[in-house]
Amino acid sequence: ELSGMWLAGLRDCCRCPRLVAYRQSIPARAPHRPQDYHNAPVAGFGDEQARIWLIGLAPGAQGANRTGRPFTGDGAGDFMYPLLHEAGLCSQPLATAADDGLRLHDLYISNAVRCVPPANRPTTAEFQACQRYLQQEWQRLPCLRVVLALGRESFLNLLRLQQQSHVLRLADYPFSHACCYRLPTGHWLLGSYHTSRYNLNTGRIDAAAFRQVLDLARKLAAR
Ligand code: DU
Ligand code: SF4
Repeated sequence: ELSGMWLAGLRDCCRCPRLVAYRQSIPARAPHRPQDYHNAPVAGFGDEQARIWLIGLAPGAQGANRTGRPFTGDGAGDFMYPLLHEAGLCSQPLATAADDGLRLHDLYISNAVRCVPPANRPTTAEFQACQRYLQQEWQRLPCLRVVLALGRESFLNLLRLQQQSHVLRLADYPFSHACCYRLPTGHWLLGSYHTSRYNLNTGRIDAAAFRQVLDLARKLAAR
């Protein structure tokens, strides 16, 4: 049985034809045992009483798309989970497989787009199609205080989702690392550079910079 919060319609979702086709093209070149290979929409997971919600961009081909759990099994997760553990937000520093026993504390994790995109770049239409699942999660996290979006695209997507129910101007919410805003709903919205391999290699984000936003998220959640 797959771990995660299974939302209505997610398991068999095929609203994005480009992503479904891409997925079908991957297994041939993925060097993994077929029975271990997720290769499907990836559900969010974590503490359903969480005050903090971390939203990434989309599953990585060697990470979540392979293991079936966000940020599990690739470089972004190898960077992130030890820092989440240091911050007291998860039970162990290593995230290797969906059944590795890792649990999140006061934290829930999902991605803006739930199917692996070519070159890690979802289209605007794909962000939009997948907003329905963010919406469902929002309704199923009753203790939510802080939304932490990784990367400008995930951050903007969250604002656009808010625009469906509230009047807000994107220009009032410029993105930068560790940016912090109060949303019309009363929730805090934080932005962070994404913990992608590219950003890590180029030094755009490092452990101290990510810990900074985690500490800010924890402080705002407790406020
Ligand atoms: O059925 P379950 O996924 O083991 O979750 C039971 C319980 O634990 C539920 O209230 C969510 C919470 N939880 C958690 O705190 N952290 C996790 O990573 C997964 C589940
Ligand atoms: Fe469905 Fe989201 Fe996957 Fe598109 S990305 S097919 S909306 S689960």
